[in-house]
Amino acid sequence: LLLETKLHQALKKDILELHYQPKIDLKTDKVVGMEALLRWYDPELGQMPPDRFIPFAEECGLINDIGVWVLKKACAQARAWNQTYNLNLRVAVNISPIHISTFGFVKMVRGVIAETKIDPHTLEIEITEMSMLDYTEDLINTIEQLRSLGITISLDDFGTGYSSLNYLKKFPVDVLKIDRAFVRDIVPEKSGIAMISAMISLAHALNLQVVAEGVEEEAELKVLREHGCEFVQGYYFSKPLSVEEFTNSILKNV
Ligand code: G
Ligand code: G
Ligand code: MN
Ligand code: NA
Repeated sequence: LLLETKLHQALKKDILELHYQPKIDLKTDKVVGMEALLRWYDPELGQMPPDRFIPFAEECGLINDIGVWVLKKACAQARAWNQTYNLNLRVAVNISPIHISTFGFVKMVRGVIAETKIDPHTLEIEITEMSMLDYTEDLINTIEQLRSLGITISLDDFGTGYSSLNYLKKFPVDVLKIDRAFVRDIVPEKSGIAMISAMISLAHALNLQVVAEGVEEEAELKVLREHGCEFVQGYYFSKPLSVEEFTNSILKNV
């Protein structure tokens, strides 16, 4: 209960923060977007990792409010950056499967788009394979409505979850994000390369673009390039950055 109170307070008092990790287009080697990632620092508890407090928020029912907050914050930031620097960066926001399945989700997103004046083509929503687990026609319908607004939908952590290829066929997503566990396996183990190559081929056969996550090494990047991966994120280029860091070290160089 203490944690719930603290998280609730952090949300209300705007203590939560978003960091942004640049996404690079391998055709041009330029930054074309960023993924918004939640950060929560509590003076008593210290830095709270999102892979701990997000599942907690999903259990205690705070996840929808957090999702709305993240969406508003990320859209406002992307719009401000694009205006100030005359760019067309796309911001990716992680949305919990619980939240996206909530009645009224699309209406809420439309509201945020109107309020922040973001071009919906510069917004991407990341859902995990978990979302597909208890998939329904309603969820497919939601995704289709979001896409018809111009929003890009990506499937996060691909390969780690419970999805069968059957789900992939049914879900109308635009982008596959290959989980960093597979990128980690690329070198020097040969089967790792075969796996990445097969995942990229599968995505392309389904007309999906590919983002590889967690790229840390030059050798990984080389293999991803050779196999036609479109976009990459990872420490090799940059860790997730605060607004100030992103502005100073990324935007002034694009
Ligand atoms: O930033 P980091 O790599 O520590 O994130 C750990 C996990 O937390 C990732 O799986 C990421 O998707 C998730 N996460 C980070 N920020 C958000 C967010 O704003 N909303 C949701 N639902 N998950 C997030
Ligand atoms: O699950 P999701 O892809 O949303 O989470 C992204 C997480 O991966 C964030 O917590 C981010 O900090 C982390 N991350 C980003 N790049 C790298 C990387 O190159 N290596 C590792 N180990 N983690 C990374
Ligand atoms: Mn993600
Ligand atoms: Na991921």
